[in-house]
Amino acid sequence: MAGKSTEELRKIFTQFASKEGDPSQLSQSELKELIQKEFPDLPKASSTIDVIFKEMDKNNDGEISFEEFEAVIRNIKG
Ligand SMILES: [Ca+2]
Ligand SMILES: [Ca+2]
Repeated sequence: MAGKSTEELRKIFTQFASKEGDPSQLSQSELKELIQKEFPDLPKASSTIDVIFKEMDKNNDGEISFEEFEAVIRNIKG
């Protein structure tokens, strides 16, 4: 994910978030697909995806907004 701008992150987010349900929110399966395709250097085990999902979902509504997504991705990137 190194070097990805906010604009690039938003493009990736929108591409995966629009696959099912709310097009402005990532479901857990959308997040999983996004990480597997765009951030393959992150751990891929589904248990880890669960942990990342819970970490991202700050308002606990069961979906990930772009703001929630970006905050964690930036954090992982360091
Ligand atoms: Ca969605
Ligand atoms: Ca949320």
